[in-house]
Amino acid sequence: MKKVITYGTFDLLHVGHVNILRRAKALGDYLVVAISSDEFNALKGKKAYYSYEDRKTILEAIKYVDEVIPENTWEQKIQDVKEHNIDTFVMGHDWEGKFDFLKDYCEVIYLPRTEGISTTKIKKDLMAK
Ligand code: C2G
Repeated sequence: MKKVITYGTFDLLHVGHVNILRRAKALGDYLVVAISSDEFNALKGKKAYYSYEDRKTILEAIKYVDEVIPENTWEQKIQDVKEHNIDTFVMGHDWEGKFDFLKDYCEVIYLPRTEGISTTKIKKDLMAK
């Protein structure tokens, strides 16, 4: 069984998130999604609209997602790859190169982002209404 992992906040779930989840799942048989805890988001300088629990519940309802785990630190990725026997790590190409250290442990793939959509854009557009 080929296992894939990806990481993110996945707040205000939108088609850009669904596109990368579908494409990540297509690279294997089982997709693990590590979603940023509220505390880790603070480290990333992000404040999610939905709590970790709600973002987890929403992701678990996505048919491409097989398992959701918490992302609490930048440093947990190697351990995650080992513990979950991950074959492939996937991220949007806005992270191109940032996780190449994982190449010693698994395949690293950066996929093109979906243009024209982001959680930040949604919030901005709604504010302008
Ligand atoms: N994404 C995308 N297209 C968009 C928006 C997001 O492909 N229009 C992808 C991002 O590239 C990322 C994933 O969707 O791979 C999740 O995006 P975010 O929730 O914004 O996650 P991010 O803040 O990039 O956190 O340790 C890694 C971090 O947790 C990644």
